Amino acid sequence: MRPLLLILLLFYFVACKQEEKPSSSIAVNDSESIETTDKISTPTDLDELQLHEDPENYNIVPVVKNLSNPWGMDWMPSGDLIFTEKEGKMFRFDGTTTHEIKNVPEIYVRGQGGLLDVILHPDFEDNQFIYISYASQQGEGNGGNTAIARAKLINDELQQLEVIYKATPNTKKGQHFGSRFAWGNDGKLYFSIGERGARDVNPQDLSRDGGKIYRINDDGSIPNDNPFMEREDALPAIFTYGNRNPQGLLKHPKTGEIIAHEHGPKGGDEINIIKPGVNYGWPVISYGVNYSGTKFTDKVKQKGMAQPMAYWDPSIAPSGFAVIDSNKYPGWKGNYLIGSLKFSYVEMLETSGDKAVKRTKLADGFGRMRNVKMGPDGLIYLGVEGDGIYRLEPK
Ligand SMILES: [Ca+2]
Repeated sequence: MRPLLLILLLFYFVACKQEEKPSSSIAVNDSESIETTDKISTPTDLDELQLHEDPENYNIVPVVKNLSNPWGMDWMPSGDLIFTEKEGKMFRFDGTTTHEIKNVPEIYVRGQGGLLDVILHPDFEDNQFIYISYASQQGEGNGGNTAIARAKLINDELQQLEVIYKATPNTKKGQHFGSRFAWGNDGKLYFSIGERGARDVNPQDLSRDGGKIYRINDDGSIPNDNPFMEREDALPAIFTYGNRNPQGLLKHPKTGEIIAHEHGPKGGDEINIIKPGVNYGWPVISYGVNYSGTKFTDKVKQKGMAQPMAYWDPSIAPSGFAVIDSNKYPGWKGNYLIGSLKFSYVEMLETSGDKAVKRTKLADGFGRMRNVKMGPDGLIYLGVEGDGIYRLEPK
């Protein structure tokens, strides 16, 4: 009797495991299927991994001090650092002196909105193109929404600025502008726009902006292989949807994958590997609850919605995202870095395949981490709110 029960139980578990495997195609609003290669069925609950103490095997060295909120950073081919201040200013730091960049467009500074990310064109040396994301009042209606603009950066001045994407509608809500940039190996510009505080309206509706990751050509035109190009009811720049508020976006230096992290509500911050046409589930599925503690969904999984690679519960409030791609820090190459606004540290995440295997605190207690990037010198740079830009120099 007992061996039979054991066999039955084993059979049951094997069957369940097989059921958990994601289907190879993901339904999009029930009318179309998009092939994906998403193999992640069970995300890593990061709370189950020990958070290792800060090894403090580096010095935190100031680069630019006395800043209010250094949101975006990128580097010129000369090595000069370009950075934004959320309040609406932009600078070039040449290693000694900070130069203000002129002709920054009018910025809608409200709540989480302001002048946000900045990225140079991969061929900046030849074309001088630079891209900024910011909250803008352009267009109809009160309030603002996320805008993406391209300009030429010449003599510390933005020239020939053109808005190449502007999310609608404008709203006075102050949250979830998203706004991180990454260039794909395909030469396309990826960017995020958060759901603008319209949780039940924007993220699952392909005809509306917000709660999405987008993909455009470098001139703002739409790539003709975008996943919703053929859909008349969809905004063609959309690459993925069901994203809440991604403030971390990168191209993995080794695999070339586009990877995002996003803020959850109370619990449920996520890391997602970004694949065309995929629905990441917000707010239908989530590992979080409302800030008040009440639940808005009982579901953490649903067919047709991708699971994250990993999630944080409790939330760390992630902003800024990088992969260590240098040999400057022994044993750290390939690790992810994620800024934590809430707990004032940088989380270093070691992965094995698609699994997170080790968490370590860096710069523990140093301040609200708004941005984390790798510099061209192979060093880790931090943008710290109410403070400045720092780098980690190995001891
Ligand atoms: Ca999700």
